Amino acid sequence: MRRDAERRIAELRTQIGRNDYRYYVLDDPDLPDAEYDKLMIELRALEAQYPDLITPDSPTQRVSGEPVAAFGVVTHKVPMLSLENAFTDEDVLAFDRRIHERLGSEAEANLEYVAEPKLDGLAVTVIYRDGKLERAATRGDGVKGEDVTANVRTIHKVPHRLKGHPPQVVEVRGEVFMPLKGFERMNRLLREQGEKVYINPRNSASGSLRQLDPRITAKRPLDMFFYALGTVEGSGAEDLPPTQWGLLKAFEKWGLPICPDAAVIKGAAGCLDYFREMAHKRSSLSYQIDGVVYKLNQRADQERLGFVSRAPRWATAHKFPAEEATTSVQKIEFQVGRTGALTPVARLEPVFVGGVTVSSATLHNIDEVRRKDVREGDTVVVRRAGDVIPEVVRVIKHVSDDAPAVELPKRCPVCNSEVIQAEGEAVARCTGGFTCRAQRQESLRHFAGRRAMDIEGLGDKIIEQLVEQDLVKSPADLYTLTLEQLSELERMGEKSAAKLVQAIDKSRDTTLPRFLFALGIRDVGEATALALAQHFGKLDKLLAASADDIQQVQDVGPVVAAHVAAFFASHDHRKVIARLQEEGVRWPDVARPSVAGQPFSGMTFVITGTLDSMSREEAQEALIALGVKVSGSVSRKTRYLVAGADPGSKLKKADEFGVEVLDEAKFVELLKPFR
Ligand code: 5U1
Repeated sequence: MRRDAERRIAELRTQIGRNDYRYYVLDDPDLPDAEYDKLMIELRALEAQYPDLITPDSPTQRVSGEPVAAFGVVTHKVPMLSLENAFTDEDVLAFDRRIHERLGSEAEANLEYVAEPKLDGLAVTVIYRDGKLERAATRGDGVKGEDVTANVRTIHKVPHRLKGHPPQVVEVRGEVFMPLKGFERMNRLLREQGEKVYINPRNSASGSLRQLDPRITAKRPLDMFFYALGTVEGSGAEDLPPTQWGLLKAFEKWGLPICPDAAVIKGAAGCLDYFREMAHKRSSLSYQIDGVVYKLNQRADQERLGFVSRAPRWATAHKFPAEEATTSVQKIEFQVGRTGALTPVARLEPVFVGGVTVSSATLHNIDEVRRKDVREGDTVVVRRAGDVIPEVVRVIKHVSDDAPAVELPKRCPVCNSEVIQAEGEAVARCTGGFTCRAQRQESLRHFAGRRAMDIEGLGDKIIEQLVEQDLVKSPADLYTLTLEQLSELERMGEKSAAKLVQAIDKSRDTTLPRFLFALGIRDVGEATALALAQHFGKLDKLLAASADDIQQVQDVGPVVAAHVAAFFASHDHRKVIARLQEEGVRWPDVARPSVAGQPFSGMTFVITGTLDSMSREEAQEALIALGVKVSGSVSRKTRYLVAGADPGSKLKKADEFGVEVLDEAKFVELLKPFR
């Protein structure tokens, strides 16, 4: 009996698996739905009878995972690379030229590349052992990702078992994404259910895959294309094809979906032709893309080229330019920011641009409004690039010639205080300071931010209520909030209130650069906060400094020095700082760069790109403790440039100035004796 069941179960799984592949991957089913359902019912019944015969790769198990409290961490044996970007034709020509230079004279004149659309999703890696799906993980920071095996199992196109003869252990990588139709359908459903909708297909793919409950992921229309190889072990590892294109074809044979728009092309000219073709095709594709990727086809050449930091030299992402769309301006309003700056914002007739529906766009400042002559009712072009705030680019048509021009309000639209525009400045400001609700709200938001005091869970909605109800008038009030007060806020359960109290408490232990940044002094970003902290070492010294003293700080000019001095001269600000300290906010003194006896003291380091083993802030803090000056820009005075992934233009600068570059491994090595 059991033997029969075992045999039948195997048969059913093969039949269902074959049909899933035809249905989901080839889009060409050859079994009527009713027949397919019958097979599933029979398989479920047999598995219910013999539960010990259930295996994770059974088609019944696509949606069987239990919710988890948190994702496990997976360390990628082969790091998941990122890609350098090319924005112009010239960048692509330079990419091709660099490859030619490195490969030398024996390289073909027109190198072969594999070109593919660059999907707007999230990178995921899947390991198959003996042909069975064993583990799936997100890219994370490239070295460590999240274990999303149960969720990836729910994606129909991802086979639980590979076909053909894959290597014994094979890791395949690609992009999980949400096709546009599925995205719209899902958002419609979420809206009907009164749930929050996702802003674009990329966020929804990421949000859907990173659900702790795989049953939710199973309901989301996710899809995946595979495009790269990770680790390969055991038998079959040596039989892999010698080209990228061959790999894609092998993936197909194993039953893995690949992008149907991938192609082999020749030379830089071929790349540029492909780019234009995809740009043309973009709006008719069933999925969202933000550019195309070119990869050298010969894998042996890829290996010879290797990678810089964590991006391969043999591949690049050619990005599409920012997207533009036409819409009309319904209203022009002024928003008040943290420092009182009034930003004109155009409320728009909603329009789909750059993958999201945009209903407002910035007009930057009143001078820009005048220059572009934007008026309510006008037809305008809006632009959105990447994740940046959409902006109004230009007016196409005025609503009418005598529509009134936009005037700068004389009084703050939030607190009614006077608005002033200093001579020569483009920005007009509300003079209400902390009495202005908008400024208070924005200051608190900045204060609690991840790079400032890092108070987890203190989001916009909570801040809004705290300010609205006058529970928090200054950042110092955050530290006296009680569990009861927080529990009474809207959308706040007792558990989250307790968590928030804990997070506020935790933020008491901070660093001087973070604290200075958190204060939200005009023009004091992270780099300046760091420079101030390093120069003065102690807050008291900074409080006692004149504008002239402050101007001695590296990279601080007279305007910033005046803002800093004016900030600390304010009696109100001093009171808030004193209260924050009374409430237990504290930090260690910063070692002055001139401290003797430290091997790096007085040296200037610059950090660029993303580090895997620590955040940029942690790296900075470790260096500061050693008396190192950490600067934001590379100059002749820079001793080392620490370059993580995606290092950007600083690497070039370092090259120009002959500054020594430390990759992450070398940097960690350098710090080792002191950690
Ligand atoms: N289509 C595609 N996207 N993408 C992203 N191919 C591709 N390859 C990548 C990445 C990060 O990396 C490989 C070069 C390994």
